Amino acid sequence: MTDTLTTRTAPPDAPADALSLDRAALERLQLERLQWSVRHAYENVEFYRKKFDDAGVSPDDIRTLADIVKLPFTTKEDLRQNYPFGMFAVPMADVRRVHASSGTTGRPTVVGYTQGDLDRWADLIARSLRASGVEPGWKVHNAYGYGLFTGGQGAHAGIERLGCTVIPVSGGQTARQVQLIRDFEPDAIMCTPSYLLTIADAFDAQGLDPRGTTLKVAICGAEPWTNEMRAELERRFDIKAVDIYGLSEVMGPGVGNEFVETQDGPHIWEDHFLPEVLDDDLQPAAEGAMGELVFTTLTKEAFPVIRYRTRDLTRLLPGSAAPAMRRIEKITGRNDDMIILRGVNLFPSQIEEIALAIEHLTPHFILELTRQGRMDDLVVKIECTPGVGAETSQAAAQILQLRVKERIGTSIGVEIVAPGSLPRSEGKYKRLYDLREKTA
Ligand code: DLL
Repeated sequence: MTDTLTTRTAPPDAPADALSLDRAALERLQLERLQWSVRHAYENVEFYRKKFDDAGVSPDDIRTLADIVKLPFTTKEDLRQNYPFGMFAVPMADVRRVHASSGTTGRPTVVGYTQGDLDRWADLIARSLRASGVEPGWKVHNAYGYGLFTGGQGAHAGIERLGCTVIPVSGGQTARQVQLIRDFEPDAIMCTPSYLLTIADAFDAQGLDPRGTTLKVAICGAEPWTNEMRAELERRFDIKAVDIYGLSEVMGPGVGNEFVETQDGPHIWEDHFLPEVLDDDLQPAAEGAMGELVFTTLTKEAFPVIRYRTRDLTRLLPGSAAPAMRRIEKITGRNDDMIILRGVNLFPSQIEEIALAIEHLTPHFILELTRQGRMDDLVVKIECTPGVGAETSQAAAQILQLRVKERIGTSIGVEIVAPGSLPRSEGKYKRLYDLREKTA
């Protein structure tokens, strides 16, 4: 369904049910599409043409999937340099929609979609929802933010595509979310894991039991979350919580999704995206080893990306529920939210994992990084469950401190704060506050 688009730009077709392909057939499709995508980027985006020419590589050099390593990388900085539309590969008249990242630092990055891209995106969200156990005819409460962020509208189109009823709530106004969940009786909810926690608390605050809702499954993503957080959300709502992965530069939500039967990390929809995991030297990591996730799009028309460095850290694993497609381990960190504390690497998710295993501590915490002289200090400000006495909460704080020292190998401070005193998530939750400039 490509409306005004010239056939020149359309990617090679695939069978309707790509999930049933065996690995060899999938790889043949990937190679055909990779060759198309690389040529499409080279011929239509000045940035890629120049970059390939400088590296002495041409689309003709891609004869096997392994040849991808010959191609140069693309970074977020490259996207910023070409702000706003410099990396679009089709005429603007063929772009049906744009989205943009929030761009907390510097310019936002802008991405675009043709009608064909929007169709494939809706199909992949529908596939992701099926993997999550959502069935046609269900009502889906969509609390991902609508607007320039890809979460809201991306999920919206896929919910409709699957044949579900979409309840387009967007993020925020938490009391209203509670009301709508009670009144409209949705079967599934889509939002960030931290926001689902905020909603659970809002139920509690109104004296309502979140286990009493009609919700059966939550499709959570857009930020790192641990299996401990998953267990907490599943317990609070009596639901299954499934991981949806994606990023705007590569498409948006639905680059990969977990299967509810296995809950063992998102399968990457490899008929549309070619994943690589690279080591510190940007060489292919050993099989199953941890590294940076890099993607090449295989079917994107308006905004193809070649070897885009995501900064997300994970491993590539064999497929399980969809055997031909590879999986990634649940992403619990990005290399830009890694804290180096007195020479020791630490991720906010490690604190989440440790804290949630300690009685009386809640997932409501923030991290403050300060500097005294030349020393960096990290303080975890964390809420205890309501009604816990000072002595018990101090004991819990000490356990947290001790376990962080034992498992991560560095000393941190822990400060117990009053229940409800920390900011609540309405989307992607900001955990780390770097106050070093202010305190040095
Ligand atoms: O967050 C797209 C999305 C929307 C995914 C809704 C899932 C659900 P960006 O705003 O470009 O796009 O942020 C992308 O968020 O590189 C990861 O660091 C992080 N991220 C996304 N999904 C997950 C996940 C959307 N399931 C960045 N687990 C990515 C961990 C995730 N991190």
